Amino acid sequence: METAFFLEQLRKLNMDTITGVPDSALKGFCNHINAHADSSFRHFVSANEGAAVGIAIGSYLSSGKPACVYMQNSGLGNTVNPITSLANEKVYGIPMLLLIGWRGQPGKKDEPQHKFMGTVTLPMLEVLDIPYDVISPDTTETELVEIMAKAGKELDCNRQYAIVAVPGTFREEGALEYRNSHSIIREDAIKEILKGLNKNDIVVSTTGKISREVYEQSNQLFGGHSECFMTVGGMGHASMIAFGIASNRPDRRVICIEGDGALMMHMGSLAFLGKQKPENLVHICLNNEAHESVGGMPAGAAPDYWRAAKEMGYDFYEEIKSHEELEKVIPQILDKKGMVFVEIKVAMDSRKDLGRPVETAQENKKEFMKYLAGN
Ligand SMILES: Cc1ncc(C[n+]2csc(CCOP(=O)(O)OP(=O)(O)O)c2C)c(N)n1
Repeated sequence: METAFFLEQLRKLNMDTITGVPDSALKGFCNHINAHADSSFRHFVSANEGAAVGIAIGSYLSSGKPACVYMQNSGLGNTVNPITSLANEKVYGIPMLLLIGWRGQPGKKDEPQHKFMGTVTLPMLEVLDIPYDVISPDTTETELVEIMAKAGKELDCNRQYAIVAVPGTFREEGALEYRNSHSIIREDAIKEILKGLNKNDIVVSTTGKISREVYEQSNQLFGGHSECFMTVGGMGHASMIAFGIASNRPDRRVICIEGDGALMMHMGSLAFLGKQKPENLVHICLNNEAHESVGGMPAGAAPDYWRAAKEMGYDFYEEIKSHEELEKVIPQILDKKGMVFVEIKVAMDSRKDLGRPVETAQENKKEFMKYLAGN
C-alpha cells in the first residue's frame, strides 16, 4: 500500500489532522508522513496515544473535521480512557479514524510483549464498540476505497472506526529517516553505564532497543543479565518500576535507563520522582530526540530533560554530549547519594545485528527476583 494513496483517502473523508505515536509495523506510513511535509495535513507526534486522542477531539471540536490517530496496538491501552469517557457516542460522540499497527498477530512469531496484546487487539476494539477492518500488503486500492467508505459512514454518525494494519502493509520508500547531530552511540553509552555498576546494583531498562542493548552489553561484560529488569512493554513506566524497587530496597542502588520518547510518554513520573527523591535511584535518559527503535520518527518535542529534572527537584543533574564527558561523568554521578538525573545526548545509530533476549519474559523475571532477593 502506498502511503500517498492512503492519505488521499483521508483527505476524501475531510481529514486534515494526523496525530499519534510511531510504530515499526507502520514504518512506511510513519516515514512518509514525517519526510513529506504535506500542507494539506497537520501532523503531530503526541506524547502518548491517549494524548493523540485528545488532539483529535480538540481538532474536531474546533473544525468539525475528524482526525486520524495512528499507533502500535500496544498503545491502544493508552487510548481507552479518552475513547470510552469522552469520544464514545454515549458521551460526546467524536468521530475519529484509528490506524493501528498489529504486532503479535495470532499465528505470527513476535516478541513476548506483543503476544497477549496481539490476541486481544480485535476483541478490545469490539468491546470498545469500534468497527474495524484489517489491511495487509495484499489489500488492493479498490478494497481500501471500500473500507474508507465504511469508515466514512461511521464517522458521519459521530463514531470511531479502526483500520488495523499488519506489519509491512505500507511500502517503505527508502532512506527517509531522521538524523540528529549527536555523536555518542547509544550502545556505547549503555556499555559505559554498565561498566560503572557496583556489585548488587540493579538496572531497569526501557522499552525498545535500549533493553536489547542493555541485555547484550550485560551479557558481554558480566556473562549474564540477572541485575537487569527489561521493561519490554509498558513503554514509559520503567522509572516507576525503578522507583517501586528503590523505595522497597534502600540498600540497593537502582539505575533506570530510558529513552526520551518513553520519558515523554508519562512525564508526570519525573515530577513524582523529583518529590519522592529516593536516594538510591539514578535516572538516565538516552536522548536521541526520536523514537529510534521503531523507525526513527522524531519525538514530538526535544527539550533538555535535565533542565526539567532540575525544576522538578532532583538533587543532581548532568548533561553529557561527548565521549570524554561520558567517561568522566558517569563514574562520578553514579556514586552521588540523592536523586540523580543524567541526560546523554545520543546519535540515531543502532546495530543491524542487535539481538533479542533468548529467555522467556518469565524466566528473566525469576532470575531478576532471585538476584534481588539474594543479597
Ligand atoms: C504504549 C506504546 N506505544 C508505542 C510503542 C512502540 N514503541 C516501542 S519502542 C518505541 C520508541 C521508544 O523511543 P525512545 O524511548 O525515545 O527510545 P529510542 O528507541 O529512541 O532509543 C515505541 C514508540 C510501545 N511499545 N508502547
